[in-house]
Amino acid sequence: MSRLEAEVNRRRTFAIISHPDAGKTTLTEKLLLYGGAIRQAGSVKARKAAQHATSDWMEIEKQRGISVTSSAMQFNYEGYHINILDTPGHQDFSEDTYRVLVAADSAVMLLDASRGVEEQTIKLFKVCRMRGIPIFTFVNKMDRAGKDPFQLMEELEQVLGIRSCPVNWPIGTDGDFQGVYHRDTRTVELYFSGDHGATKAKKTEVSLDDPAIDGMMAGHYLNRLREEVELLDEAGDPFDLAAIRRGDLTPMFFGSAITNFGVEPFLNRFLEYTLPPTPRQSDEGLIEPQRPEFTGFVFKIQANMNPAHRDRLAFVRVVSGEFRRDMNAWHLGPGKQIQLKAPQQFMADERAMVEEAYPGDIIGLFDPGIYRLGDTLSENTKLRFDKIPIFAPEHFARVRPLDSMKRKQFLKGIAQLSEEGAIQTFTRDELGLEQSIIGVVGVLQFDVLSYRLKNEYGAELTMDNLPWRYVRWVIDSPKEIDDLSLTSTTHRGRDSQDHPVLFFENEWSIRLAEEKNPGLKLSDIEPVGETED
Ligand SMILES: Nc1nc2c(ncn2[C@@H]2O[C@H](COP(=O)(O)OP(=O)(O)OP(=O)(O)O)[C@@H](O)[C@H]2O)c(=O)[nH]1
Ligand SMILES: [Mg+2]
Repeated sequence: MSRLEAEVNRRRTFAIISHPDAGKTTLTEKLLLYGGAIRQAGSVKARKAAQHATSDWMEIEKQRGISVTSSAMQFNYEGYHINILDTPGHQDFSEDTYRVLVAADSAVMLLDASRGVEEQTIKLFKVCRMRGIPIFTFVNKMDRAGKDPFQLMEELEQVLGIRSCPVNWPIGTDGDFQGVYHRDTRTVELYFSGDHGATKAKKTEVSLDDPAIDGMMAGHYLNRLREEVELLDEAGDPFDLAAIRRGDLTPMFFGSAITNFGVEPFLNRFLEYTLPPTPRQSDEGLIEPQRPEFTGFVFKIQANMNPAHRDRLAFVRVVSGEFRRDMNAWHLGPGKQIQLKAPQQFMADERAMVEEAYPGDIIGLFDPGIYRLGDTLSENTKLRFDKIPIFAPEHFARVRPLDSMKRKQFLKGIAQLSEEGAIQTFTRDELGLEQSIIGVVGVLQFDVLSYRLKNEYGAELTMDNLPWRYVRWVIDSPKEIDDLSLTSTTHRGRDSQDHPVLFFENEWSIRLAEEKNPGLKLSDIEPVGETED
């Protein structure tokens, strides 16, 4: 086996997805704990505590206890090199989550045991299904009273349309979670709590067939376990690794991220069952990870992660070959040769410079402002990976700096957040330079905008909400845009690339514009710029 193949085989890259609050950030942190990347886990929502979850690094996330942006982290565990992507659950930030899923090879879907399959989980599940990636189900918060595990299996099938196969089974589901039973080895793993999950959970293991088990578990739990296991073996779907890897069957795990119960067995089985890095589609066909030439794509841009440095990073998923620090590569978009400088990886709270990286790895490149979402990097071939989807904004506001002396900072901040994909900017002729029209997919993004502009750029905003709900790009027009016949509530403008757009308050006005102006072609997707070579 070549070095490249060996490195590919030991890599695992996955995203954690779910409805808000199911415990994604908590589980991420516990996986880091088991991977030895952190020594003690802090509590996610203990606001007054000095410790915060490692992946909620943004100040606003610590204050509110929700994730507003995804974060990528790496750790090593039992010979594996793992890239984990913690995503925000709130629908207002789902564009970020969708982009991150493009960089992942599998998804861990969290369910809150007491809530089951929730609305946002359904949407994210559909995106994973479309990509055909394996989906692992972790039923979290088993330390509290929750739904019956059989009912949760039923919900997966009824609501999501996927069959499930429990890999382990919980013991004590009524707020008295004691451990899990492993169906493959017929062993019971029982835990002892101590420090509320700050360090690894202590446990004992015993075979279900070992007579000593009678002294270790309450009789009624043992009886119930035996009955349920028998039922599962008879009536449940058999374990089928090929179906799991195709995304047709979801293996199911039970645990509690907060107490660490069930986290380690989940990690072990997950790493074994999930896929090593998978190929990606490009205009030159499928690019396999074993291809010796380095290729990758930018899926996330983020500034000011470190208040001490105020720098900007472009996150790249390595698709093939070996990446080396300071190597030269083709950069498409702009179609230029560039040097890939100061590559970094994230291990919990620390960043480390990397000398090399392999397929599946997520690296942050120093970005002086040259990278855009979806850009391709490749060592020799001028290929281009599939575009990363951009959502049409649904909420709009006119913003300007509260203090006109802060105009420069304001413009800088707006440009930055727009390049991160956190907001989209538009202009209208009658607006002065110090004003901007901002479009977002979810209204909470406005809060993040004000917060970050104030805290990272020192510019406070005033914001007037606009009644528009739709933006459409003008792809083709029978006459000058100014001469189009439009309703009085329809407005003209341009996007950040100077493409003409129309803003509408309702779908009815969109239809009317198309009817009254034969030959007018509108699109809800931003047109893609051509590559200059
Ligand atoms: N009882 C219990 N609470 C948990 C468990 N896991 C997480 N929580 C709590 O659930 C809340 C939400 O946890 P997070 O990890 O922030 O959830 P999230 O899925 O990352 O949320 P978003 O990123 O905002 O979507 C926090 O108060 C956690 O302490 C668990 O296993 N048991
Ligand atoms: Mg979170």
